[in-house]
Amino acid sequence: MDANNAVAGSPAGDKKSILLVHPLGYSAKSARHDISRIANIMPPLGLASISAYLTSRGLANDIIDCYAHPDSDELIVAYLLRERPAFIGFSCTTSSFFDGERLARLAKSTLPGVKVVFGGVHVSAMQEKVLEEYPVIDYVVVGEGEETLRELLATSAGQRDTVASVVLRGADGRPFFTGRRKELLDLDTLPFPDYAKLAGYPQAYTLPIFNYPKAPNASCLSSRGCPYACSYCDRSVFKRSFRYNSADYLYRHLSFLRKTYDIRHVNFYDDQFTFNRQRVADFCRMVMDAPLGMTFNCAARAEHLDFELLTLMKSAGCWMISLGIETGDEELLAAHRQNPDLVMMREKIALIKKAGIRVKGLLMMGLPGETEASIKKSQKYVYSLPIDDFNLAKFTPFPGSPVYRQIKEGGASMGTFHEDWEKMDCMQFQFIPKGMELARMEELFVDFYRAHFQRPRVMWSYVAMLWKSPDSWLRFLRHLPSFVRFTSTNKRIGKGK
Ligand code: B12
Repeated sequence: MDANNAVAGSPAGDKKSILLVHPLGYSAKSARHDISRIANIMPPLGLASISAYLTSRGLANDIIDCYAHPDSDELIVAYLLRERPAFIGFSCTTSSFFDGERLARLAKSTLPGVKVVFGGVHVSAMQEKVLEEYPVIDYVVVGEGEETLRELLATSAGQRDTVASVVLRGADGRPFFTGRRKELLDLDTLPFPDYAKLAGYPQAYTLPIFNYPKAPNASCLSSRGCPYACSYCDRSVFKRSFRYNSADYLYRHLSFLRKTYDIRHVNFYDDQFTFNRQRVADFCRMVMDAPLGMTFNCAARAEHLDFELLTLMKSAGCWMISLGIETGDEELLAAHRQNPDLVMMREKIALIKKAGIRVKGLLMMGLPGETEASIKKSQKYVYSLPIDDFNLAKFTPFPGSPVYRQIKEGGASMGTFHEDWEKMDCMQFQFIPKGMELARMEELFVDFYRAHFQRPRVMWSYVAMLWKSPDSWLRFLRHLPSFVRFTSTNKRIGKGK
């Protein structure tokens, strides 16, 4: 990667307040062959949103995305020496936290006065513990970042304990939390994420192979939060609130992406895209009235879909809907989420197909209570569904999820848990349910995928992708050696929605 091109959109001579960094999460050397990364590189939308917000409030900033551009250490060092920003900020999940902390140490050794702030899901869950254990970190921003970070940057050092939603050290050196802010942002008042600050956007970012019809494609967020309380989900950032962009804002956002970057397909990463039915219906009608020449995918809960809405979505360009099925064992499902109704799930999947939209199932293996029998039951259920694709994640208890505490408190009665944050990426079993063995779980995991791909219907559906998503096939062939390496080692498999 050309180092000069990895920091995009920064006007020269602007005094920078903060450099925002999205860590890679593991070694740059393995990133080049990591098929789960190659297959799916998404922009750090949280950072891009913060960046646009800060800029709109007069605070100059830049983003370095190490996930899209591994080997960015030197770039960060060069940036710090050149721009001498007052702050450096890191956005981390649990698995990328240590890499962020390593980069924070590198930043302080390069520019000793720089203040280090962490935000994102992992630190929002861990709060004070982060400052207790990692002296290099000066501040943690809990939850929504835009306004909290703006206030932190704009407030003098001695006054920062007046900023809500921050963890910082008091005069005695002990970390304390200033408490969550009461006011959350009206999402329609936010500027669009600053995509121009992401070097190489949109070409450097790619949706999962076989998950889109056309390129260039993009990912997008149009709501924040989820009102449900599933045991495995980490909701430390937006809690159980649900805020959303209006249909009008959403239409303008997509129109901007189309006009500025010629984006042809968008993947909405909202937890519950259709939770507010009216705004989705309004948005679809707007697209039908004035087409944008784009298609889109979204994730939804089966309860929030009906045939009339699906028909509208199809007419507006909906290509695929991801549904959280989680497991095909109803008893296990009942222990972990509300409305564990697999019959309703099947009916809704049939409706989506009837509307002419593809369906992707999101599943997990290894939840507390999982047994070999429940895995087989789940496999049988999934294979009986007319879904087009699925993603099977290895269940991981994240610190902000309800099940994390249950597992910690339940100890051996729940299973064994190796809390190695770096490995908590849903691609490695860190929790082994009681009565199961790791080696057997790995076998069952591989079998779940292998048996699926060996089915003629599934094989044919991938052949059909030659004309449904030719760009996917090109990417697949370009990275064939990495795919072959993956299937022989089963180290990492495709991510998320
Ligand atoms: C899109 C997405 C992805 C994308 C891109 C991730 C990215 N870095 O942007 C892809 C597919 C690559 C991905 C990968 C993974 N993801 Co993911 N992903 C999401 C998803 C659906 C949306 C993220 C998003 O854009 N949110 C919207 C923005 C606006 O919110 P945000 O990112 O939280 O940012 C706000 C605040 O957190 C805060 N903030 C964030 N960063 C910073 C930094 C600073 C300095 C400050 C001050 C504030 C701040 O301010 C932001 C704006 O308000 C979330 C679920 C969710 N709804 O958030 C899961 C989620 C973040 N992912 C999760 C997981 C587990 C993963 C993977 C480990 C698993 C996997 N196998 O795919 C990998 C890890 C990759 C990595 N190296 O980090 C978990 C994280 C749990 C955890 N504790 O780690 C989540 C929460 C899903 C869940 N509920 O389980 N993911």
